[in-house]
Amino acid sequence: VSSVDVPDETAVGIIGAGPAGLVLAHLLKARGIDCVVLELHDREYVEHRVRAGVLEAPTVELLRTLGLADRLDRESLPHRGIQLAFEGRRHHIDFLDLVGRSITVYGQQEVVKDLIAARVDAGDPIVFEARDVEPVDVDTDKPLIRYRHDDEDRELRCQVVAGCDGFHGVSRPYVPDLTVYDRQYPFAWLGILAEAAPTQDELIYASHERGFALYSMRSPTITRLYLQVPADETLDGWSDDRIWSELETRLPTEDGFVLNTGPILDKGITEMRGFVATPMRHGNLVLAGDAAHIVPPTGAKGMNLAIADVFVLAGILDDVITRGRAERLADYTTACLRRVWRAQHFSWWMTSMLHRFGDDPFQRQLQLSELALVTGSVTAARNLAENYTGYPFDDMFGGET
Ligand code: RFL
Ligand code: PHB
Repeated sequence: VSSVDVPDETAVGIIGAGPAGLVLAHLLKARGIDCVVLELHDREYVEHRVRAGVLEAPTVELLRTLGLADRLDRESLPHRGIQLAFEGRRHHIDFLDLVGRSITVYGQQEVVKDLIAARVDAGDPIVFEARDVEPVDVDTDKPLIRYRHDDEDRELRCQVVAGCDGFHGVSRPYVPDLTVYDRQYPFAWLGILAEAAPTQDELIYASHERGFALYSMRSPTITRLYLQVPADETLDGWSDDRIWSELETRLPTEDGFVLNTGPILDKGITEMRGFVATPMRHGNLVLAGDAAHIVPPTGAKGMNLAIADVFVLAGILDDVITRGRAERLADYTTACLRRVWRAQHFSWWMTSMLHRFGDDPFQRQLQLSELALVTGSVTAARNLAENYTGYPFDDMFGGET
């Protein structure tokens, strides 16, 4: 969109075109509510940022309901379950058998591409390269967003500002008196995307003496792999050869699992951190997704949690904007936090069970006992399956609490 076409007034001003901001825009449109999305980077950049890959069952259902799953239904990879590898053996956790729902592997950037394309095709406003974005007067009933676009200072007046601008975005500091819960883990993940055909159709979470490794994929020709590395690691010491050799050490099991190798297309290091900032709202500013909370990637929850937030938010904004019930914004934080802490706990539990934390042999035996339980007891496996595949967005525990 050129800036002339961008309205200077809308119902909801959305900062950030990641999964949270884009899904929110589509949910609002489905409810007949106008919004404008302001994104710092250009379209090419946001469509090619390699990140998450696992969609929970409720996430896929929501995208289908919104009519945004055509390509996803054609190209995504449905997975029955995952595998846990330790002490040279692999164990299958069959989600479909255990809880009757499963997961879908489809790159976050593919979701983002589909959501942007649908919005652009419908002619709905999305401004890329929106610079110096700043929420203004959010504690009044006339908030606005100031930004620069095409070297021009612009203002977007709105009823509500939605900060969907990720962990390093501008919005969070505009909520005063935040309570922050923060846990930094003493390691990071080195992730690669490789042009190598996956040799099997499930993810492998491997707990190895040398550290954790994860085998994932994006398509029938692309593998996605991760290695636990020290927290302050840089890519400097990691040649392609060293990465493959470490993966070949940590992943293979005695049952003859082989890893295909190939050209590395992308390489990056991700910090491992659990973070929750609350409240998620101040006046007419709300935070959603990574802007409010992040989890370590071991439970594959981050993107799903971002989408669950905006599912709740869209319902509340419908009351606020369509029915004039401004007081409903007060319900937002509480409505999100139960799921946020469930995801935080699950991600911490998976991380603790699978990673190497120093040399403590007692700790290692506890991990192996937990892995034996989860792979040996149906009750324990079901707990993992239920958490991993995701709780329904509208009623987490099915009304049983
Ligand atoms: P995003 O995706 O960071 O989007 C925020 C958007 O806001 C823009 N922005 C701004 N726009 C305007 N003005 C500013 N000042 C702005 N500042 C930032 C950014 O450019 C961006 O476009 O946040 P959102 O939408 O909340 O989505 C969250 C997810 O991206 C994140 O939780 C997941 O990627 C986490 N995650 C995973 N989640 C899963 O559900 N399943 C997984 O398998 C999974 N694996 C992962 C992951 C994250 C990883 N990394 C790289 C952090 C694996 C990795 C390696
Ligand atoms: C991925 O495919 O990128 C992926 C899968 C599972 C995780 C984290 C990342 O837990």
